[in-house]
Amino acid sequence: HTPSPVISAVSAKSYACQRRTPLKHHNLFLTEPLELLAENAELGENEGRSVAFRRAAAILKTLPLAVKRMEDLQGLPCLGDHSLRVVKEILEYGSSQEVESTRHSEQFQAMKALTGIFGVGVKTADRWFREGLRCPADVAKSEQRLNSSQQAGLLHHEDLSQHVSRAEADAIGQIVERAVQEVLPGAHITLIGGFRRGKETGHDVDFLITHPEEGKEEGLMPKVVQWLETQDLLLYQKTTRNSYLESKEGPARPPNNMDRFERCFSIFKLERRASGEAHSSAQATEGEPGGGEGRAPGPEPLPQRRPAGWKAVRVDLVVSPFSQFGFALLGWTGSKLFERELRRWAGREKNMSLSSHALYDNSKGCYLRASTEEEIFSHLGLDYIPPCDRNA
Ligand code: 8DG
Ligand code: MN
Ligand code: MN
Repeated sequence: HTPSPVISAVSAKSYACQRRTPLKHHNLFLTEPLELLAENAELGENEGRSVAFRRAAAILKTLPLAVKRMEDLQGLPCLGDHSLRVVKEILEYGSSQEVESTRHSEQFQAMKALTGIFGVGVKTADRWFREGLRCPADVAKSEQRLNSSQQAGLLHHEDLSQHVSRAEADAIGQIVERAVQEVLPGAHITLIGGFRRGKETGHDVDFLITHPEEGKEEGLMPKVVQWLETQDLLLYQKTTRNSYLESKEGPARPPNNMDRFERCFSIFKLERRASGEAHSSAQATEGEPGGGEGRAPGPEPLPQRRPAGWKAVRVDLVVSPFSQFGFALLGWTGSKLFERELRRWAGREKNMSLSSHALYDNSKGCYLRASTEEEIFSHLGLDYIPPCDRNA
C-alpha cells in the first residue's frame, strides 16, 4: 500500500504553519478524541503532552480524505506512539477506552467546568477541585474569595458558556467601530481570532485596533473603555497598558511570546435585538442554568439576575501601533497551535524570533520590517497561508 501523492506532499511538512488547515475536514472522528486528550493534559498542566496531541490532531485535519486504516498514515509526521495507539483503537473499535474514560472522569469534567468560568485558570480550578468543588454552582455556594474577574465570570456564567454567533460578533464589531470613531476618528478596527479564520461561532470576539498615523493610537484604550462605559455597554473590563517600549528587554530584543500591547479583556452587554436573535436565543437559554454544560449536579441556579433583553459576551480588544500592525494581526489571528508553530519554525528553522510585535533575525542581528502578513510569511521562507487555513 503506497500512500497517495497528496499524503506524501503533506508528509514533508511537519510544522502546522507549512500546511493549509481548513476549518472543516474529514477526520473529526479522530481529531476530537485527540484534542480531548490534549485538553486533559492542559488541565493537568502537562504542556508537552498537550502539544503533542494537538500536533497529531492538526496533521489529520490537513488530510484530503478520512483515514480508513493505519497504512493511510504511513510517512506522516507529528504522530507519536501514544496518538497512533489512540487512532488505531478508534479505527478498530470505533472509540478509545482512554479517551472515553477521560471524557467521563469526574476530574476532567470538573476541571473543564471550573476553568470554564471566566477568570479561573488551571491552578485555581485544581485547588477548588481538591476542596471538593465541581461546578460553577458549587463555587457560587461556597465561601471562596473571588477576584473581580471571577465574580464577573460567575455572575455571567450562563451567557458566557453559550457560543457567540457570527451575527453577535458583527453586532459587537459595530459597537466597537462606533466607540473607536467617537474617541479617535480615522482609527481602524479589524476582527481577529477565530472569527477571522472563518469560524461560525466563538467563545469570545477579538478585535485589533490601530491608527495609520503612528503614535495616535497611544492611550486609546482607556478612552474607548470610558465611552463604552458611559453608554452602559460594559459589564466588566480589565485594561492593561502597553509595556513594550518601557520593558527592560525591549526593544533591543523581541520578547518571549507574551506580548505587551495595550489590551482589554471585557464582557460586553449586548442587546439581543442588536444581533438579530431576539427570540430564538432568549428562549433557547431559558430554564437552563449552568449554560448547557449539562452536568451541574444540583438544580441550584447560579445567582444571576438578567433581564432577558441582553446577553453577556466576552470581548478582547488589542491596540497596536501602525508599524507593528502586520505582526499583531498575524499573532492574534491564531489558531493557538498555528501561532506556536510559526514561532517554533522561526526559531528552529530560521534562527529568527517572532512575536506579535516584530521579527528579529538572530543571524543578521537585525529586525525584519513588514507591514502585511504576506511579507512576514515571506521573511520566514513560508508560503502564505490565509486565515481560513490557519485552523490547526
Ligand atoms: P475562540 O475564541 O473562538 O474560542 O478561538 P480563538 O479566537 O482562536 O481563541 P482566543 O482565545 O480568543 O485567542 C485568539 C488569538 O489570540 C489566539 O491566536 C491566541 C491569541 N492570544 C491570546 N492571548 C494572547 C497574548 O497574550 N499574546 C498574543 N500575542 N496572542 C494572544 O489569546
Ligand atoms: Mn477568540
Ligand atoms: Mn480572545
